[in-house]
Amino acid sequence: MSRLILALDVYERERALEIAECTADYLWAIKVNWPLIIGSGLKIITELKQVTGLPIIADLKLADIPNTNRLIAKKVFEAGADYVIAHGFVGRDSVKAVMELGKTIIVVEMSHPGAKEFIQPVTDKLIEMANELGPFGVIAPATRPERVSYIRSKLKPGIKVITPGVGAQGGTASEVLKAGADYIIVGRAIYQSENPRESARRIFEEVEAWS
Ligand code: FNU
Repeated sequence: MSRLILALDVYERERALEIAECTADYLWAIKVNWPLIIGSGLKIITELKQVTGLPIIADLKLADIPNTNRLIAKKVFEAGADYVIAHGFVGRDSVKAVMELGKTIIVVEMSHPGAKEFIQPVTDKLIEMANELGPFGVIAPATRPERVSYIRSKLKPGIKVITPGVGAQGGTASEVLKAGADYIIVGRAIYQSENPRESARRIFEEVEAWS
């Protein structure tokens, strides 16, 4: 099974469906984020599932009070999302509200440079939370493989490590897989390339070489 997740951050429904269809052979799952949901509506989740048959991850990074997280997650799971990404820093009760409705991925450390402002103590707290709650997985930065190794070493086995930041943000698939990532997330390096299917195939092969 592939360990590649496509971050489908385009606005337009037709373009999203086209890229999803032509790359699906090389993917484990498709991740949808606010740009696509704002551009094409929540029903795009249902359509992507129908067209590709792949799991859908809704990357909403929910960060609200438990009731609001619950209201949002309910609709997103009903639309067909298989996983929802939630922020952990808002507290256990907010994360639990999402976990009660479906499979959840907790952000423990983000991939962009600004995330470094909060690294060590906050990440440690979020790892502790993940170990206590047992979500499907956590988000760790492919841009900092040494942090992926650290997070993997502190996490309970069985909790997946999912890493965005390969390609456009500078991370490489082989390094982050070597550091212990279970899945890699790639967006622009695939959907902005001249030939998305070929780009997905190349990354898939790099992932396979490490599996
Ligand atoms: P690409 N993403 C991220 N870093 O990049 N969900 C995080 O720490 C995180 C994420 C998402 O750079 C980002 O929003 F928690 O074009 C985008 O959808 O490859 C994707 O991962 C990366 O896209």
